[in-house]
Amino acid sequence: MAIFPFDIHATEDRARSGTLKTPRGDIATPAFMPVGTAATVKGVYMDQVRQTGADIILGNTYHLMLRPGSERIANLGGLHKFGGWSGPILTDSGGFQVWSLSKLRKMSEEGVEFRSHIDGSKHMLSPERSMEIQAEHLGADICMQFDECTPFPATPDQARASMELSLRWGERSLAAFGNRPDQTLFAIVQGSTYEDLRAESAKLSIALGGFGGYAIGGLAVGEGHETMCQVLDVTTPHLPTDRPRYLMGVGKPIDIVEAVYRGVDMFDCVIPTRSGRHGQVWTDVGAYNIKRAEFAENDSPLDASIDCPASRDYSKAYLHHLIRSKEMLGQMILSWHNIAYFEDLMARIRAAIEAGTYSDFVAGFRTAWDQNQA
Ligand code: PRF
Repeated sequence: MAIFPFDIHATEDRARSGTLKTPRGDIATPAFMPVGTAATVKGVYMDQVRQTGADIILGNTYHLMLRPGSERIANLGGLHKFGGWSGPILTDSGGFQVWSLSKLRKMSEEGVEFRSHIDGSKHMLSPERSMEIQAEHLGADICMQFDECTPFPATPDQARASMELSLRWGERSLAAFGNRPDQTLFAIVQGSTYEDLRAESAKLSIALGGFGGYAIGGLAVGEGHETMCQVLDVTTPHLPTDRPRYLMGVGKPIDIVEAVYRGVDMFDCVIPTRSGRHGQVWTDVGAYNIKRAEFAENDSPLDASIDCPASRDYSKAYLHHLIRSKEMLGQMILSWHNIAYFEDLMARIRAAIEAGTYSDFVAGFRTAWDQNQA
């Protein structure tokens, strides 16, 4: 299978800035991937997503296999053509969404049987079926191994059993993925909050050979920011320095800043679009709700420093009015701004690493963030 070239341009302590080169385009890292679950980044046109500086978006096996069906997408020319995004796409393997969304799951060594959260119909996912959907039907550029996201908290025995199952599923994912010159497969390291299990998961995933990158799964599942940072502290040192590292489903700006500091290169999260639909506006010190009365007559834009129409060209008073009136344009503009904010944050992170000032950036960011949470 393909191992995409990954050029590291600069490092500062454990933080890295680089370029992951895919046949559909380069990805500047550290990268934030907007989530396009149902072949749409909710409420935002693909052209707008692209203009925010996003190089890659994420798609979901679970949602697309249920609706409209992955075979249908294959018949229509694949996910890129179907959704109108010509850049790279990473797809998640489905397991995590089965645990969080579906009913009546039946887990076995083979995989997982579940009922659709949409119509109750019965489906099955296994490493082999997930690879068929991601690589063959959807045509994702970066596919994820099939894994089990260990629930939190887990005892050491539960975490070990789950981690070992993910390893066996990783091996089957590699075999089923086969030899694909233009697509790559990432491993997912599990092991809950246990240092020895994280180390073992990393070591044995690397030993399987052939993965184009390494994800860290099983975090942002209720353990909290401090514990997440501690787990990253003891996990990234076990991952190859010359391959991208992806922290799945993370996170808030502070989580991203701290994870980059600990050597992570890629992120995805629904936060910008989901919270935008609820009136939340993201900034370097957290999110605030535009519905608050204080914005009713505020004529300033959301953030004039961001080169995006959503951030620059509409007043807070106007967006306050749209969200209060439940106008869909309000949700769209806030989702667009929030993606632009996250992409702008990543650009500032990359620039700081390249300038050798990232530790100062992190210290300043942390202080301002903490002050605002009080
Ligand atoms: N595994 C997969 N997808 C995920 C996760 C995981 O552990 C997480 C954990 N936060 C988010 N998305 N396959």
